[in-house]
Amino acid sequence: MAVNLDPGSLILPYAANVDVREYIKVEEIMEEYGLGPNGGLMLAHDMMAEIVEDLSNDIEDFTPDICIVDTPGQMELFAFRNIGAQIAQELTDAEKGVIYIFDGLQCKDPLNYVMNMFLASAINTKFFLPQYHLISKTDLLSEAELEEMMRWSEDPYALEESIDAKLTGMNRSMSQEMMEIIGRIGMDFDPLPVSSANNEGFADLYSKLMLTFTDGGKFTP
Ligand SMILES: Nc1nc2c(ncn2[C@@H]2O[C@H](COP(=O)(O)OP(=O)(O)OP(=O)(O)O)[C@@H](O)[C@H]2O)c(=O)[nH]1
Ligand SMILES: [Mg+2]
Repeated sequence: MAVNLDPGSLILPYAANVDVREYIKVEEIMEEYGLGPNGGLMLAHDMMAEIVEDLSNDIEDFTPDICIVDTPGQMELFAFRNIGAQIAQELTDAEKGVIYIFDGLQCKDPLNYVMNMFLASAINTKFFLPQYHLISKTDLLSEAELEEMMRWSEDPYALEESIDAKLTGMNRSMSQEMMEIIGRIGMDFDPLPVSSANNEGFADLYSKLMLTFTDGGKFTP
């Protein structure tokens, strides 16, 4: 089942079984409290703490094998404030994991790739849950671009080479220093390429999640 946890989303490209916007709508908050879009979004995120139990009950009604929760894209409002980890903790007692998406188009650039590795490590520290990594929008990438990104995730030296070849000045030294820290944290990214346009990778993701979260018992290949 799918849950939308982004109170600011205007259009959802999927059918959410449970939707936070049934409880909290950013447009209404902006109007009621006389706030701009940023203030409205921030208050909407704070207000989510009050309705976690309602959402949790709504989810339980579905008795799902697996529940995918689409969290707000603005990580500074959700993931890096206490509300994110609090919701993750209170939404269910069942086994949980984090799916971190490397935006395929953004991460073609080695600087953005390294920044995403850095952010993913930060999320891992904040949520402290098993973490899975995806590279999205692969239908918009050439084979060579995707291959290069996959090499970056397997081999830090390949990433270092691309940084040296493609970046200069401040961006190059910043990437190198971030890579050093990421190396020290020692996180294994092992990203799975996916595309919602042609469904590439979703069968692999599904089996990975089923094997982890249902002991493989309900998984039929
Ligand atoms: N071609 C293609 N477009 C995609 C894919 N995934 C998402 N999009 C499109 O990319 C745009 C942005 O979507 P996302 O990257 O999912 O971001 P978002 O959910 O809108 O934003 P945040 O949750 O705030 O980060 C939308 O127009 C999507 O339809 C994909 O795999 N392939
Ligand atoms: Mg989104």
